[in-house]
Amino acid sequence: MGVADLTAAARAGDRRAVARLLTAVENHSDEAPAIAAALAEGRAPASATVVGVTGSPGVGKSTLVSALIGAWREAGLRVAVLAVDPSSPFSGGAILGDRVRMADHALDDGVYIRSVATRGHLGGLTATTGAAVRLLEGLGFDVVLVETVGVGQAEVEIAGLADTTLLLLAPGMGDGIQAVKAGVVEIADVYVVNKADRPGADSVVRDLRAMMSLVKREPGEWREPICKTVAQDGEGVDELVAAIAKHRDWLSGADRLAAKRRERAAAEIRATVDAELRRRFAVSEELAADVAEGRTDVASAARGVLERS
Ligand SMILES: Nc1nc2c(ncn2[C@@H]2O[C@H](COP(=O)(O)OP(=O)(O)OP(=O)(O)O)[C@@H](O)[C@H]2O)c(=O)[nH]1
Ligand SMILES: [Mg+2]
Repeated sequence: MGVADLTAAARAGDRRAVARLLTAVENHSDEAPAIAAALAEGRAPASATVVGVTGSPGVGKSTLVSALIGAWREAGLRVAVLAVDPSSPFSGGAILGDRVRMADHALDDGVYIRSVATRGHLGGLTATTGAAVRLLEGLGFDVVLVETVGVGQAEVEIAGLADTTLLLLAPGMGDGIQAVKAGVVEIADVYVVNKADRPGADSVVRDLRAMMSLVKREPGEWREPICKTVAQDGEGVDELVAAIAKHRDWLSGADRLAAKRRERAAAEIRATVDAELRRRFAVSEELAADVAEGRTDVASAARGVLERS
């Protein structure tokens, strides 16, 4: 199947076609430019809502993602999920182990779920996932969810890829304080206190409020709402969907969304350029030894690398 046929099939809901296109894009295959050109036809840019879902292991990200899928499917939207370096294995859109709830959607044409390994890809997480998000958007998915686990650099990078980032916390995990320490709170557009059925949820909400009250804001700036959810039984999910829509509306004003998308594209290009440069201008072990052992200085060594290539 050629690129045009593949994109047509993928837009019509053929998940194998979606998978083939994603693989081509992730691997920066020779077909990637033709795919981008095919996608550019027939769909407005930034037509999907890209939602990042992040938080510590076990806070309920996958369970919540599944509940969100359900809500958006009810509204007739097509939803794609990218699970970045998932801690539990996903395969072929069917989820193993305890991810039974996401498997509820495994037979639904309007849902596409895929795990993404970012290691070993040219340009790493930013370039690979960014390209995948744009592809899914171009294929007509109305919502693209990106789930990432852990607290740290990966999360910050993912927030750069999403229009709206949800930071999940749960009672009993010391999460609020940890999040503040790690600086992760800066990436959140919407806070979600999940497992609200457990004791301590209100105190997590209070901690967040107290923390937010310390942040100075300009008029018109976004104020992150705090949503309480019980992901397992869908409690609070409608309110969360509304909060995401509200953030999307806010972004759509004053060129914010377009600016965000441009920043994202620039970051992807930079990541890819970096990777390519590292590949082309490799540093030999000999040269490293020369610097380490004082036979030459770093600036001369660097100049040598650039000139030799
Ligand atoms: N009590 C309660 N348990 C929940 C809730 N949401 C999720 N869980 C449970 O928490 C556990 C972890 O949920 P997951 O959705 O796998 O969490 P996750 O954040 O995706 O985990 P990783 O992908 O491994 O980081 C599961 O046993 C869920 O059933 C909730 O709202 N209340
Ligand atoms: Mg998960």
